[in-house]
Amino acid sequence: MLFSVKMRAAKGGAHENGGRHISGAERILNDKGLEKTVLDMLDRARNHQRGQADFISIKVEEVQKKDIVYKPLLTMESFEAKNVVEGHAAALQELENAGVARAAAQKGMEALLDLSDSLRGAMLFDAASGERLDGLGKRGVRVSKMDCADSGNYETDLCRRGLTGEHVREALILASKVAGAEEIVAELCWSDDPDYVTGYVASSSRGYKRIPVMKEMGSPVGGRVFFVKPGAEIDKLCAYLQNQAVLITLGGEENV
Ligand code: PML
Repeated sequence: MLFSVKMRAAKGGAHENGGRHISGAERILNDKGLEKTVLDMLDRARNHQRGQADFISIKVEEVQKKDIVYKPLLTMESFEAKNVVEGHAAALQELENAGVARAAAQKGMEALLDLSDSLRGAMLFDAASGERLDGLGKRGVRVSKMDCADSGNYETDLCRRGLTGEHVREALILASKVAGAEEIVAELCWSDDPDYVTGYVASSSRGYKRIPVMKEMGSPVGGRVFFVKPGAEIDKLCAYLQNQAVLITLGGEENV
């Protein structure tokens, strides 16, 4: 049996009552690892760099194998950037290479830079015009119900590349689900954890490009912008991002 486990944590009450977003996490796993995963998520929500949560929601739901869609893991490459200016320049260039209009890429980046605090979800922007499309204000669209189809080999492979820790593990899976939507052109992201300055641009056409410096150390503001094909059906895209269970495959395998 498989389960989706979702955690979201906030300070000052629940997100829907105005609480400040602290942390979120998503896994899909079989019942063997369930208890440990729930306890790890609780621990993470209670001991987070962004502050101590006073609202923590952990939801466990069965996922039927027949309802799962499989998508491939994006290839990964690391760019060089010595500071935020170089990081942002690399990100804008990569967005353009992936098919986002320069002005739209700039608008998406400015929207992230203008945030006074992090959103719980992502902002959707038209990849040609740079118009914001989701209408969800400070909430954004949360990407939910995803994991790697073979977590053991995935983590071993990341370790072999010197990549340990939850940020990259989770971000590459999330980006692979997002890039797997036919409506998406590319994604821009950097973390809202004050001590984590790495970000990325991801697209199905070019893969996941890590950019080592996307914000100043100590900043608690980060987030995600998804650039969407002009004319795409936004309701269909949101249903996929929020509700479709997706397992990311490393090369065709389907073992959880
Ligand atoms: C987040 O914290 O949600 C974003 C993490 C970005 C990770 C980038 C990377 O290390 O590859």
